[in-house]
Amino acid sequence: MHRGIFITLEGVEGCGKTTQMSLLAKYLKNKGFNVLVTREPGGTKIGDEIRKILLNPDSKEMDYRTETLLYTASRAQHVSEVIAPSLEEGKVVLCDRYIDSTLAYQGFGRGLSLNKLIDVSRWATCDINPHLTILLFFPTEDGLKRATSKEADRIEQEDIEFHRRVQDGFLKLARLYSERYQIVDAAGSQEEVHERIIKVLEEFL
Ligand code: T5A
Repeated sequence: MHRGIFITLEGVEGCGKTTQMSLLAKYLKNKGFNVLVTREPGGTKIGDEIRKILLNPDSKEMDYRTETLLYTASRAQHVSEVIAPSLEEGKVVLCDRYIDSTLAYQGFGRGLSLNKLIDVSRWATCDINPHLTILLFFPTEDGLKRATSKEADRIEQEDIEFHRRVQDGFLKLARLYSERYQIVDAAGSQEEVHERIIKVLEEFL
C-alpha cells in the first residue's frame, strides 16, 4: 500500500503540461506537500537514454512495437527507481505523461491493440496507477504549432491525422477512466489554466 499521491498530466503536443506542472508543484510545495516532479519518457538515467532514441527524428524506421516497448521499458525503470519509492515515502508525485500516453499515441494513434497495451503496461508498472489524471484539452493544431516552434521531434513530425486520433483517444480514455480523469480547458493564459487546475485539485484533495 502506497502512502503518497500520484497525479499525472496528459494531453496533445504543446497543450502546456510542462508549464502547468511547474506551477502546480510550486502551489503544492507552498501548501507544505513533499512534491516530486518527473516526466515520461525519461525520469531516470536509463529512461533519459531511451528518450533520446524515441524522439530522435532519425529513428524513422522504428517499428510500432519497438516504440511501445521502449516507452514501456522507460516506464518500468521509472516506476521501480522513482515513482514507487517516492509514493512509499508519502510524496506527491507529479508526472508529465504516463500509461495513458501509450494508450493514446500507440493505441489510438498507431492503431495497436489497447488490450495488449494495457496488459504490458500493467506488468511493467506493477499495477501502479494514478489517483488523478488531469487531461489538458487544447486544440490539436494550435498545440502542434506551439510545440514545433522549436525543432520537431520524431513523434511531433507525424501528420495531423495521427495527432487528431491521439486527441480523440485521450477523450475516450477520459470517459473510460472517468473515476480518475478530470478534463481541464487549456486555452487562455498560463495563470487562467493554473486556476482551473487548482480548482480540480482542491476538490480532489
Ligand atoms: N509519447 C509519450 C508516446 O508516444 N507514448 C508514451 O507512452 C509517452 C510517455 C514526448 C513524446 O512522446 C510521446 C508524446 C510526445 O510526442 P515531449 O517532448 O516530452 O515528448 O513532448 P510533450 O510531452 O508533448 O511536451 P511539450 O513540451 O511539447 O508540450 P507541453 O509540455 O504540453 O507544453 P509546454 O508547457 O512545454 O508548452 C509549450 C509552449 O507553449 C507555451 C510554453 O511557454 C511553451 O513555449 N505555453 C503557453 N503559451 C501561451 N499560453 C499558455 N497558456 C501556454 N502554456 C504553455
